Amino acid sequence: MSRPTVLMPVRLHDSAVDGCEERFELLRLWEAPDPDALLAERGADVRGLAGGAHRRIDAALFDRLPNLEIVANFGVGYDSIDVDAATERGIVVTNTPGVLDDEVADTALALLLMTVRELGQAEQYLRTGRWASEGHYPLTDLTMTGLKLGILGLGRIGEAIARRAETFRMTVGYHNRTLKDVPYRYYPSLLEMARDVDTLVIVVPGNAATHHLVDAEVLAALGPDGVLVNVGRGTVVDEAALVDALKTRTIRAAGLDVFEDEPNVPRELIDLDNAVLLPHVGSATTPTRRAMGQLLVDNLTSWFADGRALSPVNG
Ligand code: NAP
Ligand code: 8YV
Repeated sequence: MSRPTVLMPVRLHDSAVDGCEERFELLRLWEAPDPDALLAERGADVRGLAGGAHRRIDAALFDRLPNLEIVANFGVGYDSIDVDAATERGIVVTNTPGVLDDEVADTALALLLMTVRELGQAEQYLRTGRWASEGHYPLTDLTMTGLKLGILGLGRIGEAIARRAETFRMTVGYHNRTLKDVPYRYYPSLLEMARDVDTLVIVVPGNAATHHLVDAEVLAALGPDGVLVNVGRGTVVDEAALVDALKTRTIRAAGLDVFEDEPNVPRELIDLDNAVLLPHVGSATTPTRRAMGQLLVDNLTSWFADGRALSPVNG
């Protein structure tokens, strides 16, 4: 029996590439001298698509793949995929939930430590010789222990962040659209939570409903001692309003792993000394990326074996 044909538009982690090579006929679109010609010639053979790395997958691509059955995304966030267009065509979309929770939660806590304790600035102080010439780095006003933490998006990763926060003896609250059976305070209103907490950690998905959920009003509510951490999606924050809030010290600091227009980070943000900026490395370790690649391949394998996706997002 011939192996199912799977298209990979951009090169993903080796675990995804090698796993697909082993089990399927893999069309490596990123290596094709003429990707357009490859799609025209082989598009009708493609039954699976291995997507990710935030490359847009939409109706225009689906139109070129008339026999596509499944899109397996390398990542838990699937905002780069037009899921409605896929559903209309009966295409299953899968993601990689669960296997990256601890890694991303660690990144969120690291951003919190770096902002609250000014660790990046302190390191620069040493590296630029100021410790020797000027004496000790100034004390920070804030301390991690006992902070009041508000989590916007208490899902799989949000809960892993909450568990870590408990070990810092933080008080945890959250805002979701729905109340959960957890021992943390639920805020039906994001604004009310922002007013009440010291730090706001964002870990909601990026979509139309969450676009600019954190705006100038929420930032003002967080207040002059407030710290914002974003490991969800850049689109959740009004980035222009955030730059303004950091400049005017409407909030104290921000730690960001995600941005509105990646990989482009506004110069204004880069120039600010009260922003810690990471290049979307939340899940970026070899073991975690391997686990993500494995789940992507397992989704495709299971689908082609018995028509059952392991982690579908659209039914
Ligand atoms: P999840 O388990 O689905 O959790 C998402 C949470 O957000 C849910 O609790 C959900 O609760 C809440 N939520 C969704 N829409 C909302 C809205 N409009 N208003 C308020 N709350 C809302 O997802 P996860 O696995 O934790 O992943 C979360 C996101 O993290 C991903 O979608 C991705 O964007 C991001 N992420 C980033 C990295 C990174 O490298 N920085 C890595 C992995 C994931 P309700 O449904 O009750 O509202
Ligand atoms: C990765 C992520 O950056 O899973 C997600 O939603 O944002 C990260 O794990 C990405 O998916 C890998 O390209």
